[in-house]
Amino acid sequence: MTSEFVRLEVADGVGTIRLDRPKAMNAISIQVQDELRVAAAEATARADVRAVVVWGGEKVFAAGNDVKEMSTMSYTDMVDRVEALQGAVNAIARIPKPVVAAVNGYALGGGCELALAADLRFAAENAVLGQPEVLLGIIPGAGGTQRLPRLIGPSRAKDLLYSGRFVKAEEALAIGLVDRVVPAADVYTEAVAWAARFATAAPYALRAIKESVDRGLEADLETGLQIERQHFSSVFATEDSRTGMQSFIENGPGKATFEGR
Ligand code: DAK
Repeated sequence: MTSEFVRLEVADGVGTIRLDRPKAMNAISIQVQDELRVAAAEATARADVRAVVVWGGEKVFAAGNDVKEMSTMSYTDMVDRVEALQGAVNAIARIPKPVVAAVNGYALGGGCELALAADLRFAAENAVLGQPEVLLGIIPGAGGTQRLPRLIGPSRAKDLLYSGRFVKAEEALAIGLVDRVVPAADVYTEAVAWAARFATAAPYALRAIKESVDRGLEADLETGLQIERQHFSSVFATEDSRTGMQSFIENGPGKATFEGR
C-alpha cells in the first residue's frame, strides 16, 4: 500500500511516524487510520527502528478524526468500521518499543487519543489538547474514555470528557496529560533525543518492560506481578542479558554494548 498521509522515516535507530495531511489539520480519516496501522506494523517489524516518535509536523498534531467523513457514516457503517478505527490507535499503543508523541498545536479527539497511545508525550508551549467529541454529540472511540482516566485519573478525565474543553500545555503538564513542555521549535528534536537513547539499549528488555507495565496495568496486582515474573525470567534467554551482566562485572555499570539479540 502506498501511503499518502502517514510515513515512517528512520534515522539512527529512531523511527518517526509522521502524519502529513496539512490541508485538513491532519484529520484522521479512514485512509489515515489504515496508513497509521501500516506504519505501526512497519515500525514494529523493522529491527533498525529501536524507538518511535509520533509527530504531526510543526503546526498541528491532529485535530481529531475526520468529522466531515464521519458525518456521512451510518450506524451500520460504524459497526462495520469501529474495530478497524480503534485498531489504528491500538496499533500505535502496541508497538513493542519506546514511543513518544511530539505534540505541536492541536491534539484533539482522535488526535489526543493517538497521543495517549504513546508511552509519553512532549508538548509545545502552544499545544492544545482535548476530547471535544461530546460537542459533536458523540464520544471518544479510540481509547479516550479508557486511556485518559488511567493516565490522569477519573475525575480529571470526566471533567475533560464531559465538557470537551481544550487544555493548554501548562495545564496539561500539571494534570499529567503531557510529560514535558518545551518551546514549539524544540518539541520534535527533544522527542527524537529521548527516543535516540534507546537506539543502543537492549530491545528485548525494553519490550519486556513495556509489556509488563501495559499488561500489568490492565490487571490486579497479583496478576501484574505474575506477568512481571514471566518477563523477568524470559529476558534471561537473551544474549543481551549475558552481555549486560558480564559487562557490569568487568567494566562497571552502563557500559554494555548490546547486540539486540
Ligand atoms: N475533521 C475534518 N476537518 C477538520 C477537522 C476535523 N477534525 N478539524 C479541522 N478541520 C478542517 C476545517 O474544517 C477547515 O477546513 P476548510 O474549511 O479549510 O476546508 C480546516 O481544517 C481548518 O480548520 P479551522 O478553519 O476550523 O481552523 P481554526 O484554526 O479556526 O480551528 C480547530 C482549529 C482545530 C480548533 C477547529 O478546526 C476544530 O475545533 N476542529 C474540530 C476538532 C474536533 O472536534 N475534533 C474531534 C473530532 S471527533 C472512533 C474513534 C475515534 C473517534 C471517533 C470514532 N471509532 C473507533 C469509531 C474520534 C472522533 C473525533 O476525533
